[in-house]
Amino acid sequence: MIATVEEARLERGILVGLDRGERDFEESFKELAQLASSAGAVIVEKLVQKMSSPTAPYYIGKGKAEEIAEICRQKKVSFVLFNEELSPIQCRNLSALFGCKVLDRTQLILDIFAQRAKTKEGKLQIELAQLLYLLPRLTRLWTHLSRQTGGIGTRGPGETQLEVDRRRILEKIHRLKKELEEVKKTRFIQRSSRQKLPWPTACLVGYTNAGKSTLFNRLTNSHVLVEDKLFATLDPTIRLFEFSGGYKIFLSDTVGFIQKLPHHLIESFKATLEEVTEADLLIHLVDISHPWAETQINEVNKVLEQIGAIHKPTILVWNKIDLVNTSGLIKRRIEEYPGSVPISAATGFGCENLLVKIAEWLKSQRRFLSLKLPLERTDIVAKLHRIGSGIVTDYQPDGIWVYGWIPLSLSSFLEQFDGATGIYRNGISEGH
Ligand SMILES: Nc1nc2c(ncn2[C@@H]2O[C@H](COP(=O)(O)OP(=O)(O)OP(=O)(O)O)[C@@H](O)[C@H]2O)c(=O)[nH]1
Ligand SMILES: [Mg+2]
Repeated sequence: MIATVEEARLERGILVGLDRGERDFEESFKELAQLASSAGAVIVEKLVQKMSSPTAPYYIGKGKAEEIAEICRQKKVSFVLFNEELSPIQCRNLSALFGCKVLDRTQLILDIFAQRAKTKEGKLQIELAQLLYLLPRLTRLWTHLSRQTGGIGTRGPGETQLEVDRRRILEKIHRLKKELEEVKKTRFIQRSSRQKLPWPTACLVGYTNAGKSTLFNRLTNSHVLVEDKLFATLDPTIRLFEFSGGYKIFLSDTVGFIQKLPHHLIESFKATLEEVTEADLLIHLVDISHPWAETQINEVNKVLEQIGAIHKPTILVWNKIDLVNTSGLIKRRIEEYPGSVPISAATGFGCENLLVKIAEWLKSQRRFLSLKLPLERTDIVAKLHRIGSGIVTDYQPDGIWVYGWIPLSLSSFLEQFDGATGIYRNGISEGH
């Protein structure tokens, strides 16, 4: 049976990685250890098997699996964690041999998400992801058993139980999807009411642990949980941020990405990820001190591509520069990624420059106006104060002159005015 990670928390376990000679094996294995400690487990041994490809029955080969079984007995561990997704058969064979739970990277990530989910939406999404993960495993297990027992009249009670389980899971998946549809509607309503306000939304994206929540808190004076753990943030938070000069922007902090992010998660977290797909600007935070910073950028981009957000305007931000003691690296990074901004979200260094960059982008998103309105159209003046920034009004005997900026997205508003003179059209036909 597939082990739940639930009991593995604060339990002793062994990590097992299969090194096929990939460039990033070491980093990804280190990340697995980090994930395990983020889930609250204690790792007593790390084992690596060098092999060009996994074997179907035991993944790391039977000999190595027997060796690990011996270590399991000696060290009295309660789980063995693998770096990649195992097939249901590998999972079953290995747990029978080890006499303890066998987990893979996907299950672990799903478990961390389950621990972190606070909102109803988060909880529903993670439950759906877990069931989607479980379902093919049940199905394949069932197929396997039916082949073994074979044919009419030989269906055992275990098999029937699996069929029942499978049906129950399918029903639950269906119910969760329906509930998530409702959540999506609420989110849509929240977003639409936000969109009624003319301020664009910028979304912080980046690899998990890059420092998104630290920056978010610094900029918005919020208290989103910051932890040296993977996936500290799960549920999105949105705050209105005001620049001097009157422009505002919605800033949103959301879930971090990771390599080999289980696709069930991306599928299930669509509602949360919509904050990213609907954003006007992405602020992509990268931990410059991380040895695999570039791989992390690529992994984040892969997810952005999957959710259709890769072509959005993006500001690349190198965070944690306080941890880098050579200015050469920072210089090189900025040359490699023109327009990128170095900061330290922890100390605040460089954050002013980032704000300037965001303000520049905001400015490119608006249009200056100089308009003349009939004296009685104070309703339009009020609207301009609402949607515009830096709005100045000048009441003259023949009309109200208004100067200031409005978002490009709302420039259709200007159709009511003469393009050349800026004089209100209705005013022209009525008065002149
Ligand atoms: N030295 C240093 N540490 C930082 C900086 N920014 C963030 N951190 C630390 O990095 C860790 C992760 O920070 P978070 O802000 O939680 O990262 P995140 O990107 O929100 O992570 P997830 O929510 O897990 O995706 C924490 O221990 C922070 O204190 C920085 O500029 N310098
Ligand atoms: Mg966070």
